[in-house]
Amino acid sequence: MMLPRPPSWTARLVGPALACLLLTGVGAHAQTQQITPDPPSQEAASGAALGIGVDYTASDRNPLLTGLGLRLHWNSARLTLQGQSDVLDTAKIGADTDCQDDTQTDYDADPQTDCFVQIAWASLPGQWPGSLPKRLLTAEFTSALTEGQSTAVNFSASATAVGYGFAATSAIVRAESGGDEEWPMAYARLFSRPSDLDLLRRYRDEVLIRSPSGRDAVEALYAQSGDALAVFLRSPGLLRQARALMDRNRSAVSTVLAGRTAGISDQSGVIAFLNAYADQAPPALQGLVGQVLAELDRAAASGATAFGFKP
Ligand SMILES: [Ca+2]
Repeated sequence: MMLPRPPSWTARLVGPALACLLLTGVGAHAQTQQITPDPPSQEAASGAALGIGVDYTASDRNPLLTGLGLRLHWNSARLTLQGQSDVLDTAKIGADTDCQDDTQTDYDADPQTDCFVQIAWASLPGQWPGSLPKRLLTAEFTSALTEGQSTAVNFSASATAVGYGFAATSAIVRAESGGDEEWPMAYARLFSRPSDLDLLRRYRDEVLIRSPSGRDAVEALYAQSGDALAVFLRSPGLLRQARALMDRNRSAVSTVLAGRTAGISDQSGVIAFLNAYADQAPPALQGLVGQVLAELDRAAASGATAFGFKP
């Protein structure tokens, strides 16, 4: 499928210049050139377009370096690169547009990413990028993720400024939640009405992720979706408890969705359920439950709302 490619623009046109300007040094680096994706994680169902902003800074906040040779890696079975927009023009010497084969080179030490594109900036007088932090580009993809799948977009460096190492965090793209294939089985036991699932998804999208604490909780839960499900599947009693609480709070959720405040029905039952769930859960999920209980406590003490509800 992957045809042999001619040398990329870097090798043909600017390889020697890049090598002179940007020497990937040996040994330990005191400083690093750093890449952070924005957003760090996001959901995109199959066919959906998504953009990943690529933000740059240097550990010593020096805005006047000689440049950076950056590779952006992805899994071509799960994402299709549509292109790059808003690529920083300052000292730009080239940008690939097509997948370079990473299956043999594996520059990012992630066998799942079979493609990369290279984008490079080189400033002979050392004036790159001029100010910090700086958005280097936005990578535009289309998702081919099916339910329950996720994938990483990674970064590596083909060249860094002399004396600088490279550090980057990956961007995570998840299929729209729904999670593992086993979740639908749990849903059938969790909800007495099939419409409850849609109601809770609306609550997640329209209320929960609109507040920082709710967003953190959703992210943490999805990061541990498999573990969260395993707790339920091991404990039919927890499923029954959750089902009863959903029945009691269905109208309250609808009220919150309508933009009004609602109290939690059977709050002591909710707290007992959360504690029982935490007892059966691995530490990371216990931490999440602890954060939810603390948020309820804070709201009760201050008279504020927690996750849209008034404790
Ligand atoms: Ca790879």
